[in-house]
Amino acid sequence: VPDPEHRLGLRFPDGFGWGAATSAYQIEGAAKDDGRGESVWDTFSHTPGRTRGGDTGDVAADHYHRYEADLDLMRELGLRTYRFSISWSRIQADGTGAPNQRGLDFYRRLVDGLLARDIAPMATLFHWDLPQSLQDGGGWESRDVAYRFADYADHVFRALGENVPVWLTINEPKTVVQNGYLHGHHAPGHRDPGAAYLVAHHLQLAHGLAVAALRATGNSSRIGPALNLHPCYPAVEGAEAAAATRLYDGYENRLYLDSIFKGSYPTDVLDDLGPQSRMVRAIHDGDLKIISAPVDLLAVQYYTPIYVTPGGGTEHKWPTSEANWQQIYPDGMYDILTRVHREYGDLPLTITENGLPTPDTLNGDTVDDPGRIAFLRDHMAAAHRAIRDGVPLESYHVWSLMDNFEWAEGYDQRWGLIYVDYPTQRRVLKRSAHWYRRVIADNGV
Ligand code: PNW
Repeated sequence: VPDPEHRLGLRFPDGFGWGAATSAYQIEGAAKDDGRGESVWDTFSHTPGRTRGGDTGDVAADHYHRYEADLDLMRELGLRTYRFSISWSRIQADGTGAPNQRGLDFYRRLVDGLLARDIAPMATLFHWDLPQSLQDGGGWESRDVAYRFADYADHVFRALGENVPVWLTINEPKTVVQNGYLHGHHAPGHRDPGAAYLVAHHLQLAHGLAVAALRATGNSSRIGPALNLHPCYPAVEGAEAAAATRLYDGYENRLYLDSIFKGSYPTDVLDDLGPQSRMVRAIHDGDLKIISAPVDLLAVQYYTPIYVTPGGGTEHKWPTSEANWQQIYPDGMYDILTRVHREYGDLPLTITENGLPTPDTLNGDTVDDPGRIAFLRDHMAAAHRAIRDGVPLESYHVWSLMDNFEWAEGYDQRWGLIYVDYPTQRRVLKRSAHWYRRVIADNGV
């Protein structure tokens, strides 16, 4: 096994944004503090059998109370940018109406703390924690929720203003569609293909309405979508696998990219869904115009490739991580970055998530995670190659800053650069964190 800390001698462009990412429900805890309302993830995680070991985000990494110390750790790492998400139900407990000042104040303190440490805040408006009251009214199956989202976004834009230079609208709409409504592994836990693509349309609509809401405030911050993209490859040679791969790519990537960047849904996907599908019937005149409102950047989250069989199934070709859906394939990062640059226009790109779960254990004061170091190094090298080939990649965020509530997997999967000892809430920088600090200081791997 080659030395994971081996340096490759690759320098990144000056000012490259080295960062790390988290999301609200996964780290904050404080589920009942300061007037926070319940979200679909409170409901889901408290439903027996939904998460591993019945884990919930009630306490998580207790970041809501420990954010000052966490900011100091970010500073210690030398982060240039930090991506976090805002909990909608802290701002509007039931998803509508006047904003909750105490909720806004938490994010204002967090943003101020980042700026004081010279770390650029990047805020995601929605990372899956829909207020439960809105779910009770139909959730993302209801068109009205897209308008409620824009209203929530407007409150947040006005409160945090230009102190947040980059806004991301919706984290991984595809994961809500697939995990929330197709397989049901995530909240709200439905298995209903008809609903799933209706939800996709309303998530896209919500994205576009939020972009318009930002522009309407006159705020000069930048905004864009955060899409998890999967490069799709045929598992075998031949026309059948190629055709199946093309359609698979439509559902994984083009459904979201084309609607935002081309103002149209891919016709192969629409044909496959059929004119009588709930989604196709829900597309109003003018919706694609809203969805394709110009954005300032595209945030890409890359974890794994997909290999498609002639019958439209999938198979694995590369070693799998502790997450059974993840194959380790750094070249996929290069492929997806160069592809979106080639096909969707010359706009700035950022990697907002890339990472690996490893079986980390605390050994005194150290956590040895060579697998994470090798993974990050190889993916950074792929990103470097994309930059060299002309891709305007401006930043890269490791998922995740710290161990956290990994949704249905609970606390079992550790994705952090920083180890969290949950019983004591002690934080320990893993070896990968020390390694990353050097990457940042050297501006390269
Ligand atoms: C992302 N896939 O989800 C989420 O944005 C994070 O909240 C999450 O903790 C992280 O990845 C790790 O899972 C994904 O099937 C869910 O390829 C599924 C996939 C990728 C990312």
